[in-house]
Amino acid sequence: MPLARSLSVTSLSGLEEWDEEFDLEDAVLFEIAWEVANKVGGIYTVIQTKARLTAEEWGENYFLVGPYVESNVRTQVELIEPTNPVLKRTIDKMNSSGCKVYFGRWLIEGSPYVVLIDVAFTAWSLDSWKRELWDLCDIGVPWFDREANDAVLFGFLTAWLLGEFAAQSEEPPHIVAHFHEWLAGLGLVLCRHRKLPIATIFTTHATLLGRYLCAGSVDFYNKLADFNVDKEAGDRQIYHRYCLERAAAHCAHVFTTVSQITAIEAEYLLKRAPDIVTPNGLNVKKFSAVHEFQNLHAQSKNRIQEFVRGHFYGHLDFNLDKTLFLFIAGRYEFSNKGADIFLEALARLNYLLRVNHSDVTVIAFFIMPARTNNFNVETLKGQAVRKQLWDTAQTVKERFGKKLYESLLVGQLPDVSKILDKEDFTIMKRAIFATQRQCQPPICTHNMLEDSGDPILNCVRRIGLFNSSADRVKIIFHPEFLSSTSPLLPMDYEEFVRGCHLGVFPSYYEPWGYTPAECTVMGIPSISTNLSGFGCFMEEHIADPSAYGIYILDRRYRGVDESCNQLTSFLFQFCKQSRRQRIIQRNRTERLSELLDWRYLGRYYISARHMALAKAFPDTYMYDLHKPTSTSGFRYPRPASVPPSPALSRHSSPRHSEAEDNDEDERYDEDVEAEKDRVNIRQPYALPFKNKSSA
Ligand code: G6P
Ligand code: 1S3
Repeated sequence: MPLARSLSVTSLSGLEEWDEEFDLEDAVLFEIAWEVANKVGGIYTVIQTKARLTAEEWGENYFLVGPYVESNVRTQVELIEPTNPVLKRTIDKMNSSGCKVYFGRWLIEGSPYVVLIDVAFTAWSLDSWKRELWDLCDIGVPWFDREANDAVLFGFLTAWLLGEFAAQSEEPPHIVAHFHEWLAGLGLVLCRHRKLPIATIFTTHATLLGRYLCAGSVDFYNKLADFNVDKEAGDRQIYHRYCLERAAAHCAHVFTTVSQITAIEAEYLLKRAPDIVTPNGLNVKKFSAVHEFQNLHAQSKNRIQEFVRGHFYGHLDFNLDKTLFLFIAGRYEFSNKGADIFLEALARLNYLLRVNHSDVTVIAFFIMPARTNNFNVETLKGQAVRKQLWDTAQTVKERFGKKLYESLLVGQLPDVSKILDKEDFTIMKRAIFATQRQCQPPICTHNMLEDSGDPILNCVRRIGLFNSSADRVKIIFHPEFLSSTSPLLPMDYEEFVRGCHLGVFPSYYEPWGYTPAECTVMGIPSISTNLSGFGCFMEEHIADPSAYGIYILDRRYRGVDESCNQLTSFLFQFCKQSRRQRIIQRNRTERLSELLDWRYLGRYYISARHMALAKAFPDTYMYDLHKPTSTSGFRYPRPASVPPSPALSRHSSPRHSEAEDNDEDERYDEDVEAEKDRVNIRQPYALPFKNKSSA
């Protein structure tokens, strides 16, 4: 068995070094999730971004296990022969017993090994495995629940794989198996029931019941302690799924969730408090030039402005240079994701900007996929008209340039009054005529299949924000994820985020929330809430979050109307910032990215694995359970420099005058002050783990 390498998490600027050498000789890590090489939602991002760090740590002894989906494998995986002889024997044995198990390298950073199981190929076992499940723990899975059927097949197959792997080894290694989410949880339950020599971890990224309850009209967080969980799950016809999830949480040696808020939820709904919180990280890209991300913002913003020129053709009566781009993006869960209060706050912001005679215009993008039958004609026409105007300008420019050139050739300055002739004017008038428009610029870019029942459109109808000239707040609903090949807005999500000014994610139910985290690492300020894992994490670790462009909305202790007023105030204050203040704020936001880097946050996963090893193999491993294991322990100080955001930053006020607000391209270099900001950051904690043999 090759040796796993030990990990040394090197210093991140500002955050102290965490250099825990430990010995993972003879240990193997399997990480099991339905979203391995299979994008469904946020768990894919967790696994995919974390892979590089985990592969660095475990080397040849790290295997991700997921479902075989042919279309994904074709584009994301290179199938190869298993490199590990024990795993090769395991896979061969399973394949000769009627399974289809593949091995390969996932073509992402870190190129981790993947074991992909074709669950459909063993569908013939479904009934007998369901019966076994019933005999074992009285969980009956109904035939019509396809996802749960897949969970049963995947669970039995992963338990088979792990059991076979342990059996095939002459001297079984210390195996850690980390299962993510209920869809993979049954494998864990079976491993424990079969008493396999495996240290198990279960991570829940959201509880099933929590998601269902929040989507209804329930005062979820105030009633957490009162729910009759069995009844609630039964009423929603998810009792079998709920049982699978709860069983996995209880059987695991170590149970983890992605945030403190979900930890509380799990304690009440799954009846087990997590042993450790494992927050989600990202792979942070650092540019060699410090201000590169600011340049990228300017480039991407230009591209969004081009789209806006087309979308609002005939109604471009606002100054694009004073237009701010806000956006919300994610799964289309209208109230869970806070699209409801965002729209309401936009209506209030519109009123405030109008009565204050503000020259700022706000365009709010809603990027949430819904059922459509393609782009609508009016939206496509807008881009066509824009393109035509551009072509006209180029034609006239060429004709003009030719006349100018000819005049210069004969040594004369051109007669400016004659340089545009009749034909030029005709071409231009024709083009301007095409920009006449009888209707308002559309709210929605696509033809919606359920237009009359759509919650965003209905809310827009109610609040009356129809992109009229008088409105300072305009709305664009793009009910499809972004793509660089779109004929309308040809940008991928990352480019789009970089070009916006503020991400708005006022979620009610959000165990973690990658969207604001992605904004942060790109240096784009965001609004999240104290009901989202990300918001709570930032609140806990930053002394003055809003000074860093991290606005955290209180949705926990305030009523909806009050939260909406707070959101309006955040938005209004943001609109009052000068360009220079926005640039300073982006610099600060970007500085926080190291906090969200897996190089830093990966330590909690490491800690969970140590804990599990020590619980499963107490003769070999030790873990001091009295050491703190939550994400508490350090706090990012408030910036020593001036906060850009006057009213929201809790401690100080700006020192820039209004005159400076007009500075065009000024980049306020905070590097010296940034150094001051990096002091006084305490080390979170040193992991108390030791391998007994090396202790
Ligand atoms: C970046 C660019 C500047 C540009 C600014 C616009 O900082 O480097 O050249 O002026 O963005 O900022 P704004 O917030 O107005 O989009
Ligand atoms: C879940 O995905 P979601 O968007 O359904 O898991 C994500 C990864 O842990 C998390 O960021 C998100 O909040 C959860 O809701």
